[in-house]
Amino acid sequence: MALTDQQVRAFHEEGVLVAEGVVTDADLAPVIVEYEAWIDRRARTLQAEGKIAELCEGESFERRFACLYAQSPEIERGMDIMQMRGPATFAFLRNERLLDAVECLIGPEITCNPIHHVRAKPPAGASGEGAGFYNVPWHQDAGVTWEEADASEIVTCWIALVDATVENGCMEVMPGVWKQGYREHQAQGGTTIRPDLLPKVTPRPVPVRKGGVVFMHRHTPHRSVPNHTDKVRWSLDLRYQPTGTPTGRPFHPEFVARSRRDPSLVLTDHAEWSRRWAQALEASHGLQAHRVK
Ligand SMILES: O=C(O)CCC(=O)C(=O)O
Ligand SMILES: [Fe+2]
Repeated sequence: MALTDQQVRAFHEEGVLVAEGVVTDADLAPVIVEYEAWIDRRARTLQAEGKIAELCEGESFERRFACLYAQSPEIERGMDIMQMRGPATFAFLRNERLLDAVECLIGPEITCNPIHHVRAKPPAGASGEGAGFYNVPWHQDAGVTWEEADASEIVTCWIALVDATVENGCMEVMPGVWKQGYREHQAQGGTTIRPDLLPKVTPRPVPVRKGGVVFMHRHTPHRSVPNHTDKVRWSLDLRYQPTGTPTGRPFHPEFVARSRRDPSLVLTDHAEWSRRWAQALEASHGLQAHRVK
């Protein structure tokens, strides 16, 4: 979905843009089916190991992971894009509607940055209110790359797989602050902006419906709040940048997702993408991915 001029201006002014209806339910359906199938297999493994009693088979996409997580947090082990490497997710990384919007922000030569995650935020009753992968503390995404990417125009695309609300733990952002650039981060309590450097700006919650996207500048401070519902807040966070600029994760595989100049550069081979990830994860084991300042 192409963004309007007004949306593009808002993004460049505020460093954040909430755009509803960027991708369709049909675009997301194969991705959701992929996660459902993975969770089903994982649940059966845990059941065979005696770690869970109930498979929660009749539950919806929004409920099943919560039902399983309450029995064993091990349900989530291995559930991320680079570990699962599913074909539907790989295809979604080149989703035309999403890339049409991204193109409006960074131009038509688009590389998929290797920092991308699926997040299934369980109810806080089971996963806690503390900072971590689910309740991410205040940070800029530039804080989770190496310095080599400081000048790269990396745009974060936070995609709601279910409606994200204040109640179920959507994100909060600080609009306009990106203009002041990078702030030092610290590693204590999860990678987070040094408390003495945290801007004194009233945070804006950014709820967004399924299929909507929160676009963020790499210097926009954001965090995510605990999930106070009994359902799961599912989302994808993907990042794109102009081809040829450093990704900040040189040890993980980037790929060309769109090129108007030379479409043959686009990686469409799922097996190749998966192979590159498998090799990179093996070779980069134990490496410090976030900068420590
Ligand atoms: O999904 C979340 O809760 C936090 C995501 C985040 O920090 C990001 O997408 O960069
Ligand atoms: Fe982030």
